[in-house]
Amino acid sequence: MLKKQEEEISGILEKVNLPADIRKLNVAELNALAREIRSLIINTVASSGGHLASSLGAVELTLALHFVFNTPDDKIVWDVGHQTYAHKIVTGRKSSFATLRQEGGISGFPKREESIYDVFNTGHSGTSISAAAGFAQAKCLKVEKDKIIAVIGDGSMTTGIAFEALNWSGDSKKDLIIVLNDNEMSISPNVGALSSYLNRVMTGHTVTKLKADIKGFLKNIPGIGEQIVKLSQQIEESLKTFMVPGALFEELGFTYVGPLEGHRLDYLIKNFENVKDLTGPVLVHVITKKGKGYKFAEENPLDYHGIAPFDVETGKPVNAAGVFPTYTEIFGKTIVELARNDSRIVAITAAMCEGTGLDKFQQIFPQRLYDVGIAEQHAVTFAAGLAVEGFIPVVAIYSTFLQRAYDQILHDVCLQKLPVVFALDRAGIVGEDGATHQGVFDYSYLRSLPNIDVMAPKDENELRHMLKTAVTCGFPVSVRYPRGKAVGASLDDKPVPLVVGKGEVLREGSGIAVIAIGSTVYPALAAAKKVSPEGINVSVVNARFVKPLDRELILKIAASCRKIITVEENVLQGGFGSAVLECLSEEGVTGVEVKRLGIPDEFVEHATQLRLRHKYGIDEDGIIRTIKQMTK
Ligand SMILES: Cc1ncc(C[n+]2csc(CCOP(=O)(O)OP(=O)(O)O)c2C)c(N)n1
Repeated sequence: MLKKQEEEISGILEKVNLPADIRKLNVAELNALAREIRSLIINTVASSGGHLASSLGAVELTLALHFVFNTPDDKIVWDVGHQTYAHKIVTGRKSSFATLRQEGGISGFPKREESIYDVFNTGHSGTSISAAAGFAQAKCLKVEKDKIIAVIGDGSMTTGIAFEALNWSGDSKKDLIIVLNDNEMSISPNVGALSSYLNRVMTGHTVTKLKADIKGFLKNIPGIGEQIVKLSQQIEESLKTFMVPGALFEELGFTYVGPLEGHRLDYLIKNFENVKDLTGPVLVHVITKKGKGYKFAEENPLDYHGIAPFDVETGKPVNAAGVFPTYTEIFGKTIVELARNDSRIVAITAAMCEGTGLDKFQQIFPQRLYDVGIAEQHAVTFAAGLAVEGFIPVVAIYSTFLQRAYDQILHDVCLQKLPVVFALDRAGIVGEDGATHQGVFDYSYLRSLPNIDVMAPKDENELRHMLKTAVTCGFPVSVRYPRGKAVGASLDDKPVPLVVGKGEVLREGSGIAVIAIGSTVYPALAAAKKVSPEGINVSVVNARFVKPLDRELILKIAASCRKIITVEENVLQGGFGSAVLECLSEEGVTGVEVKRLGIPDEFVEHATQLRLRHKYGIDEDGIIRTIKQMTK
């Protein structure tokens, strides 16, 4: 009956713009608000694409936090930030929510530039506790009493930085509330010992309740009751880790509260009210369901973690699948093919088995696939260990997330010249996920390291050959490829190794040359063809290797053309074009005009890949423009 009445409440979201409006509502109205927010999120993400399942799972948690805590003075630090759609809606961005992830619109992640309620920018996993600990320390120095709350998922809790921050926070004794949003999922089901522990903790909750009931019963036995209870308490201490929820966190210095049902607003509010008065580090363990409130997302949270536009009724994508495979699919198939012929090949993913296309490999070679959780640093050094033992590890990680493991690449792989293959998916401009996710730095951060080869294919056929080159060359190699569909190149029967450090001339011209790499090669070719009727005869080179650079070819081109354009989907600082300039300078070449096209010294915000490539002049139009400028 009560539920029915609640369902009849409507129009609450209309009245809510800021957290202060939430604080005026009763629980029935809050439940109605949660329903209306879910509906807005589902309908918006259906047209914009985005992180649906995580945001749906955190609606009640978001409302309860804003209800109880005095935001924005009290600060909520969201981990990853992909679960913040409800937070955005109730913190002044309801009317702009339709612009989610679109050019000029609001970001899919927390952004301080966007709202005072977004207190820390995020996008990569695991940063919330460290940042919140910094806030807590600052509050202490400034003698301020505002509360600091970090909200972190069970997946993100497996990152190294989260462990480091727990270690500090438990010991520092500062007032800090960590909300562990546990849905048993990372993108895929969560992995690792901590995840198993948390599962046990949940089971332990039932056990604890049972124990409390038994204790009550024993105490009432006249005469011996109290003694039995004392004895059972001693036994309980030794069993604590197995029986008492959160003993691990308590050992680390936290007051543990939970597990709490994460979709019961009354319950969450009551518990957060209590937690608000606690001092020192507190960990509140909240159990939620990923995808909550949208049938398709609840049934299949993996597919609805990050999703392209879809039809709300059917849950199906609205853009019919393109004819060409994605680079990810080509990588997935090729690595299986290579592994069939070489039992030394093993594959490693950091919680992105499906995203990187390694799911096929996992099905076929379950013993040779290692999902290490969101632990890019561990993934790389783990690979190094395997490589020392004679294996050929393929570490498949998105370009942006490999940034996490820079020292491991340097210290553990390159320094020892170990044959680890880095397969860098989502390299270059990724689009709507925005500044935290663009993969535009890897040429620069990798080419500065000794002993590693850095390559990028112009199409899916070349990707296959590069992967073959990588698993046979015997030293560290990175192969990067873009997000999305490949170009539709026909595939050779077998992948074969390429000659290391050799580019290819795709078009012979005179007077001007475009030296392109990776995803920019076909736009360069198309540009050259377009300007040809105007009498501009452009040479086009597919460089293939950022390192080692085909110096011989570059010198030849410089001698014959005297005007060179380099094009890359990478930052200009230290990237491919810089490598070409360095080569010309080192070889004493003078009188050659060089124009580098790439990403300037700024972070690339969210928009479609097409728009961003256009904006930065690295698409066909931009290359044509530069050719014309240099030849007029
Ligand atoms: C360093 C890093 N690696 C990988 C990712 C990709 N990623 C985004 S969300 C996510 C899962 C996070 O799981 P959890 O924290 O439990 O949140 P949930 O999605 O379950 O709500 C992953 C792996 C990332 N954002 N950052």
